[in-house]
Amino acid sequence: MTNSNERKSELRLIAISLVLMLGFIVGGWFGASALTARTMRSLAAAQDTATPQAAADVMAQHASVQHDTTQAAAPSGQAIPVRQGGPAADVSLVPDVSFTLRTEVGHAGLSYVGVGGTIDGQVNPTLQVAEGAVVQITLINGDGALHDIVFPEFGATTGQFSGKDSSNTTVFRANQAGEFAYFCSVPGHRQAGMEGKLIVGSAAAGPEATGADIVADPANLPPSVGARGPQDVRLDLETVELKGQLADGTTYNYWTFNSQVPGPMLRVRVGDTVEVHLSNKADSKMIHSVDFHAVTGPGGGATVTQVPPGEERSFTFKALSPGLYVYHCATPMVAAHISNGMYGLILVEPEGGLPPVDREFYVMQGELYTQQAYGQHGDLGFNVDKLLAEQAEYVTFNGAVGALTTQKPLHAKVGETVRIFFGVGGPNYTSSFHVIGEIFDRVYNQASLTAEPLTDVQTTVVPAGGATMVEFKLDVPGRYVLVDHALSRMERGLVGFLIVDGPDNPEVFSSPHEPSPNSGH
Ligand SMILES: [Cu+2]
Repeated sequence: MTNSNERKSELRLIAISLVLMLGFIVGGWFGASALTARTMRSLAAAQDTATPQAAADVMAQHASVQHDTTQAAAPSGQAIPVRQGGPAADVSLVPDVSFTLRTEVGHAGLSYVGVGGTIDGQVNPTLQVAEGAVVQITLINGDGALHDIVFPEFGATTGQFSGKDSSNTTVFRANQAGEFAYFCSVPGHRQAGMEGKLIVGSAAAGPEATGADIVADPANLPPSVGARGPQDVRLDLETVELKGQLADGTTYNYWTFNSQVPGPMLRVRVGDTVEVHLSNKADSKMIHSVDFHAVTGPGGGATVTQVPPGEERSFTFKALSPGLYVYHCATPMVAAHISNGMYGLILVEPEGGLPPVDREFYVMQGELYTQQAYGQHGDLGFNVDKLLAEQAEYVTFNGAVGALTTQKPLHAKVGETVRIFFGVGGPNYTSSFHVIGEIFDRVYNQASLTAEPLTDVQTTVVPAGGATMVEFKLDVPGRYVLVDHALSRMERGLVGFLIVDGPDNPEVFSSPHEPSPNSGH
């Protein structure tokens, strides 16, 4: 902070102290308390009516008063509570866009510095968001002094806090287009340089990162094998590295089988002799391979399929045991290859095939360990430290945020029976697989198709590198939600929808209340 700014802020403090002390002498304790209450009320009122200047004025005043009571020890001895950075009204479960800023004291004064994503390293970065977006701002205190970040027009603030490396978050909906200032409301800090611009609007979106659609369609499965006898079967897989769409405005360099995550679902019969051909696309940078958990033999095939770019390897195996099995790349660092998208399922049907159902779906869970924090826009990189610490930034169904919600949700009708082939590519997390609003009629525990299935199960455990087969009948229309019931992962992208259309079934479910909006009705 410059000297002149310090002097300015000191003068401001003294002036406000005098006003407060005078108020206390004249009005006593109750007078001072009323001033506090008035400040808080007017702050709330200004935010409710969303008058930008009023909100800014009151917030600045509020911040000044807060600073005064702690620094100059107002007679009441009571600090006015800082409005903490909880979510403003009208926000969704998951933010549309996230930014992280760190406070910094430098030669040029005070500033915010962007952390990660498109704003990484920028001083007082201009934050660009679409109109209507739910914006999450995380402020890291980089220097230990008292700071905050406020977006007065949107009633958003982290609240003032100190302590090096502590952080606080605020969330708001960017519900008006235009250019707005963000700044630190601690007296003098804005003038010392802690100020930047928020641009809201479609014109402000800037170049968004775009990549290929890598999401495997959950309804795209091979037909059932049925009652046929054992055969010779050839399976071809191609490993492809490509920039794919991870989330809106966010891309990632996926490694895949057949340019999709998960890789294609494969379907054979017990007793089949399976000839696997694995080719590695010529423009790949890495060697890739495949390890089928359905294979009895060295490395599940990985020992003979370490394929350099532009080449092909093959092997043949006999499908000895029915079941639903994971396959994955097994080239070092194996965890990195799997995380980057190299996993899929192969079903070995039992003799006579599986019982018929109306619909089958293919869903796999996986983790991404990106350099940048969850929610950042731009092209994200891989972070090996996070992988080794098993601290994923993204956890997804079928490879991307929104893969099975906005992009390719599961669809079915009331009265139908559905079967979900569910696997965990991982590489690390065990899934507590659950469908909100449904009960699994049958769970083929650990994907064993020779043991009797469990019946009437709420949540089933699926280990990394494991799978399950679940079946249930749909009795009531609505939007059912696929989750890992370790629900923190929902905040990192792990959610899918099963949309069930059809007539209401009041005998099974009814209510005098309207369903909440966006619940699928
Ligand atoms: Cu690989």
